[in-house]
Amino acid sequence: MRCDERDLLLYAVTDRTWLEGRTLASQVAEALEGGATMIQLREKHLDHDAFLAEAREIQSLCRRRSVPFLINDDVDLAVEAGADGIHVGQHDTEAGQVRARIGPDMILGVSVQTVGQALAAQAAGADYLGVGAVFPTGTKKDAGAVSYTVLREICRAADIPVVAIGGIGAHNVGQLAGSGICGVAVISALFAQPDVREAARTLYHLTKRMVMTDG
Ligand code: TZP
Ligand code: MG
Repeated sequence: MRCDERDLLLYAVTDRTWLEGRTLASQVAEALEGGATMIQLREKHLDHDAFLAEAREIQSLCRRRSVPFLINDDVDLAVEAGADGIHVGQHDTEAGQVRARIGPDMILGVSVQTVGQALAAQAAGADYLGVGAVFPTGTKKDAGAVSYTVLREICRAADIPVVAIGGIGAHNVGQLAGSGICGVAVISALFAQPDVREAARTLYHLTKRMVMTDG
């Protein structure tokens, strides 16, 4: 197993929408201080060199805390940066091709919305699944909805760990109890907050309580 399910408890996915004078690296540092257990660098518009430089900076923050560092979508950049892993969606490079490209050691995460997609991703070599959007979110405009029932079915069908994503925050994370997820992946609940460290700390504890509750 390339990633431990405990790494998935509070999975922080970056977004530079709310920097407001802060740097992304400083926001990630705060998320790590608050207890983020895994980091995904999600950049949609940076050119290659800026993306690589940022990846290296954030990766070194993660290394210092032994927190896995993943890159969203860009398989070549993840390999070039020496990231711990890569996360792809259903519209990105197909999971089996990604596994072939990255080899056996890097972490592969795949976004899925159905049991069929989950089993296909698992068979293709995924280490974990991201499932969502489990709540309405303004962060990803084209995110489809996944019900609690389907989330639970995916967790039961898959042998690899599952994280929920989409609209999750301190106010609703408890509603995911009993679904079988190992943790939550969040963007705005951390990076849109004025105090990222405190937001991470609160969500870490609430998520821990949620995964330990049968529902
Ligand atoms: N995939 C499904 S929903 C989503 C992604 C990337 C956005 C999650 O962002 P937030 O702010 O945690 O709702
Ligand atoms: Mg993608």
